[in-house]
Amino acid sequence: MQNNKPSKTDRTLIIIKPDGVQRSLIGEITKRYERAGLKLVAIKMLVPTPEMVEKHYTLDPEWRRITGEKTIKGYLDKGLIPPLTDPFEITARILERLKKYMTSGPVIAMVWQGAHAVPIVRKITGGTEPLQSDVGTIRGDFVLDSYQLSDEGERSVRNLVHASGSPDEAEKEIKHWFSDSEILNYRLIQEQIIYDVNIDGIFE
Ligand code: IDP
Ligand code: MG
Repeated sequence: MQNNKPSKTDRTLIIIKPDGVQRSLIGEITKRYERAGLKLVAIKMLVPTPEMVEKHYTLDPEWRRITGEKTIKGYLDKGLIPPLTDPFEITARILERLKKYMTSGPVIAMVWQGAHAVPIVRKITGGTEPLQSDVGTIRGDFVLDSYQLSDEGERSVRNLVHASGSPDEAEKEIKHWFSDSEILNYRLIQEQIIYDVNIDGIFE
């Protein structure tokens, strides 16, 4: 388990979902994490299996409850009636649709490393429902989907990216998608400017 102290070795998992690849946004999405100062330490392209997707979303035993409750709240906050009232029933349906969505084409899986990697990446990525995601975030800038629209189409919300929700989730997800040997240990020159106490040595 990662401890609570921020460290430049904090890590998070990003998956550019099939819609992100199909919309030619790989570069745009990657750029946003890269320019924040995070370091890319693993990357690969693959077509996930339904089993990999189900395992990924159920690594956190609380995910079913939290996601169901979040979806219900999303409807209620807009004065709409949720399609189901039981969070677990909602999530069972979401999971079936997610398996279809996430296996529909190639995805890019990446591990990004740096201080506060998990919350920084969530901030850059934006909230789950694009209709509500802040402007300036990936989900806020490049998609116009909503829970209502996706429910009508009996599909998942298309929001371009997966980003780990907590350091614990990140640790489990990284293990699920990458072997230790696929994650690289190296130094970026810019880390000196980002992390060192003194930034001397700039002038010759
Ligand atoms: P997150 O991706 O922002 O962490 P989660 O609640 O973990 O959001 O949900 C995982 C994914 O499931 C979302 O990114 C989205 O694609 C899909 N999803 C979540 N809630 C709904 C819903 O109510 N309807 C359709 N799809 C949903
Ligand atoms: Mg999540």
